Amino acid sequence: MEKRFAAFAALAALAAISLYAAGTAFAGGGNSDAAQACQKGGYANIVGTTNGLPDPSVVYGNAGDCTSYAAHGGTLWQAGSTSTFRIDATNPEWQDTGINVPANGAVVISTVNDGGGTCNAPNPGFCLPSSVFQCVNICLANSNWYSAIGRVDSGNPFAVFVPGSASNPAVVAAGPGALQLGFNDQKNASQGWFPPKWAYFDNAGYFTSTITNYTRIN
Ligand SMILES: [Ca+2]
Repeated sequence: MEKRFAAFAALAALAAISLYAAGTAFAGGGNSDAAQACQKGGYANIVGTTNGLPDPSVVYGNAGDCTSYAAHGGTLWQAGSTSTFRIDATNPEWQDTGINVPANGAVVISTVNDGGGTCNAPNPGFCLPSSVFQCVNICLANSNWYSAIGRVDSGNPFAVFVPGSASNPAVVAAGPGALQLGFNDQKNASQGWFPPKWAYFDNAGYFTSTITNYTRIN
């Protein structure tokens, strides 16, 4: 009797483990979700991860490669909507893009100066060599001077377009929070160089950011 009971108990334990495993598989957020998302052409709208954030340069040629990336521990991101936002270089405040980045999401921001955005309309060249400098405490944000910048909620600001830079690659920002963009120039009249020469009054034009939303799959 004792042996039979032990065997029954072992079977029951095995069944419980199987049920638990099945429950985990259906719970979402795992490799099964990743595999499903990669199927039926889905891989074409999915990218991989670099430094914990979506990387549009990590793409897949087929569903198998996409699934394999996740099976080996890679995190996949589903591309969502893409929109554009004009950053007004004459506006001394943060500008609300209307994009709310969720906790499991991120945005990839590519910015160009297609609107003559400048810190100094009479002398645009003035903005170039100085743009590599960080502005401390007298600008819209402690970030690159004379540059288009962004932040998520009140998080750390980051440059999205630096005029003096040789290239301006896309910038990735994680949620959660509201994405704001702006132009970094001196706005505190009581410190630093004497305004208004160095402030927003002589700015002009705009920058255009193309913003793509990504949602984490697994
Ligand atoms: Ca200015």
